[in-house]
Amino acid sequence: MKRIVAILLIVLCFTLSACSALSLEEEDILAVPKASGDESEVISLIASNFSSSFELVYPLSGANKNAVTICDTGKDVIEAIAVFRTKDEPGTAELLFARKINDSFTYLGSSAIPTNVIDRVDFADLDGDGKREILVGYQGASSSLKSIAIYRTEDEISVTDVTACYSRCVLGDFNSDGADEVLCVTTGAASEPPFATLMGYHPDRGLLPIADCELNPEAQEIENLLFGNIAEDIPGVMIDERLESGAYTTEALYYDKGQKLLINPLFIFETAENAERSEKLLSKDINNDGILEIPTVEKAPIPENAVENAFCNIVVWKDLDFSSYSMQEKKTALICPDGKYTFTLTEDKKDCITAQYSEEERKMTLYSLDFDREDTQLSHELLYIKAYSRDDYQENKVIEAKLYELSAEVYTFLITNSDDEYAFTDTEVEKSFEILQGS
Ligand SMILES: [Ca+2]
Ligand SMILES: [Ca+2]
Ligand SMILES: [Ca+2]
Repeated sequence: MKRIVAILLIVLCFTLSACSALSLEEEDILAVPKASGDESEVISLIASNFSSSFELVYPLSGANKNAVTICDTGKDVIEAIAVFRTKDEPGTAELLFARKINDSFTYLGSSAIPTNVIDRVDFADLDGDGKREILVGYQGASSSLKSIAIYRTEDEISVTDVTACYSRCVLGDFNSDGADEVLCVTTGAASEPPFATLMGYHPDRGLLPIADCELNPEAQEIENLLFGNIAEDIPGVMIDERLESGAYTTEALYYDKGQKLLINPLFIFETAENAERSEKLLSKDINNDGILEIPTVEKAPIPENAVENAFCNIVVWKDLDFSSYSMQEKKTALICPDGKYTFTLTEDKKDCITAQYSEEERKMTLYSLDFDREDTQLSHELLYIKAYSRDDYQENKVIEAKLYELSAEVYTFLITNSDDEYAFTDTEVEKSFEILQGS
């Protein structure tokens, strides 16, 4: 289905009356950041083709958070899309398309979407012809689900619109044919479990479903969707979810070309281990080997008769091994109970160390363990990590070494024993400490 933008604009004119009552949400109109040369050139096209009174609109989800996106489309053509709102049409997101010709950006055309929220803007080759199309995800007025508009920028700008199709979505080449598919996940329908639909793009027919499957019925919210290899040579997606109970878990999905099905391998693994955890940890490629890992959480070793809740948990990052249908450990780390950081434990140390946490002092203390006795006991205190507010750090005579600085706080450490078999060096501490992004 191909429609030229002019026709779309006429259609939108009829729907705008319903949308004009919507109030402008301040949080999705941010201040204009300092623009690069290319960006400011595209922004100046807005002023010359529309109005000088506009505000840029930033996508809320996806990897691209820019109001002006500049992309090499794959065929030696550089194109740009700018998303903005004019004061006259507060319930409308305007899209401006431009192409770089002879080193400067030329206005190609525009489109308008009746929405207050732009969810995502992606350049992706959806039909596999080597040139990237532009996908815009947006919140429609009449559904809790978001809609997708796909723009082709050839001789004329054409658009395919798919209404109310996702809560969260991710793009990726799920069937290794060179074209990106869109995996749409819907959540929140009271009577139905969360649902995943893999959709492929056809230039004349738009987005069409390829395969679908139900997700964990207890999943209430999708925290993150991450496309990548879920095992060696198996492209797929890790879906991190918040459950009704408040805990988090992960599901993995891949497309089986032979069976033409979306498969959830954690359901078929004979030794499917439970990825459920109380900590909000998201799947990622923790060891940079190109394969995504799932975080699982275990209790750190606890001495006999110790108070359990004073000890930290351990996050074990695991990936899916299809040869053994099990999950394999890739990295182990202590996790601070406030969820702010992890501390990696290398293979030689991971089973011989535990950590206590004092919430009052914001202090994690690491101990080696003594296994020689009948009952496991703490052997030596090795080091501690302590968080200070920036004011406290500046006002007090801090004896610890600085480890990491954030705008509001400073992380420090002190090695208290360097003779123990499992003692750490300064360099090891610095390498092991990792702030959890997004927490
Ligand atoms: Ca294409
Ligand atoms: Ca594909
Ligand atoms: Ca990995």
